[in-house]
Amino acid sequence: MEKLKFAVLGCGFWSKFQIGAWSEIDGADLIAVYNRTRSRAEKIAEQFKVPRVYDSADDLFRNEKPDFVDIITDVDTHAHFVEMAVSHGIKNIICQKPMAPDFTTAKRMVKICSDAGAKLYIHENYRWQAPVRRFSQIVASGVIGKPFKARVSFLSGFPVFDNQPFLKELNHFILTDMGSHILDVIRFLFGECEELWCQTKAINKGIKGEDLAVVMMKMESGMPVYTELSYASVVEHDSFSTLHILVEGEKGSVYLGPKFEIRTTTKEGTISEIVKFPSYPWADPDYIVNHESGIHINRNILNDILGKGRAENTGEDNLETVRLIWACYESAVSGRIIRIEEYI
Ligand code: 89Y
Repeated sequence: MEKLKFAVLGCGFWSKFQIGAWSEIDGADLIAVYNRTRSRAEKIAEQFKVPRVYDSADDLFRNEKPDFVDIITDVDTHAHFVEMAVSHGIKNIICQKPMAPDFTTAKRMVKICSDAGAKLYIHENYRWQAPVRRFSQIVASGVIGKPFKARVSFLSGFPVFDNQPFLKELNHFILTDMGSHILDVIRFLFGECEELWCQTKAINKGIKGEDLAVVMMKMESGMPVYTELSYASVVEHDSFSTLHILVEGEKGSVYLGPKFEIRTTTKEGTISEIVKFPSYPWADPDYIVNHESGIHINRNILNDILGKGRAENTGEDNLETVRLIWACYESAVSGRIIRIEEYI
């Protein structure tokens, strides 16, 4: 089978995990990596045996003509590199979450790609985590009947700034960094949101943005969903780097809790299952559930590029998650309930 050629832009903290995930998939060959600081690109190239290294993305596009590009740079530069890829005629562009530093830029990125006939995909992986996938199967099986309420929690004290110090510098932190995952999982499980109310706070000292957000949503189905996100929590069961989710339905409830255990309760009693998934040498054990999910999202995107399937995480789809993030900030600042159809 002929493999597609791809390039990676950005060789920071996340690149080794995303490239690691690509290395588990047949059908795509990483031919070149770019990083502004060349030595970082060289390090990644050595680890993953990538033949060519660049410190100019323009040169990479000109020389390599990849079938697709995976952009894993800082969020502030996503739009710049997406535009650059489009200008070099690249027709398949993958961009790391969060798509952009603001909603207006995200809308522009989607439009630029669509006007150029290029496909934009967003690497938004939490909905691909094995426990989240299994949880969604159980809910869809009908065992708990029609869901009428949900609570989604990410409560953590993980020293996230040690690995990703730039997160401290973001004026908008937890809703862009983790909210993009959690709001996307909520859309995946429960559909679109009709209105929301949000409160934010900064608890950790020395950070620019918020590290706590509480969001109340009314979904289009009428279902209430409560979600809480925190990097200031000292709790018995730290959620890092997955989620805890409770859904109640007319016939029972399902809870995704600590250690990837899913407990399904009906009038007959409670059934427990531990979701299992493989480990990989390139993955960080603290993030394993997160890193493993990269394989599934990459495969889903590759199948779309090859015309063998449909990608879930298109730019257009992800724009709806980005809309929710910024509607949350608007609500937090104004104290108002935001109707999503009016937040354009
Ligand atoms: O950047 C974030 C992500 O995407 O997953 C966890 C993380 O590394 C820190 O919040």
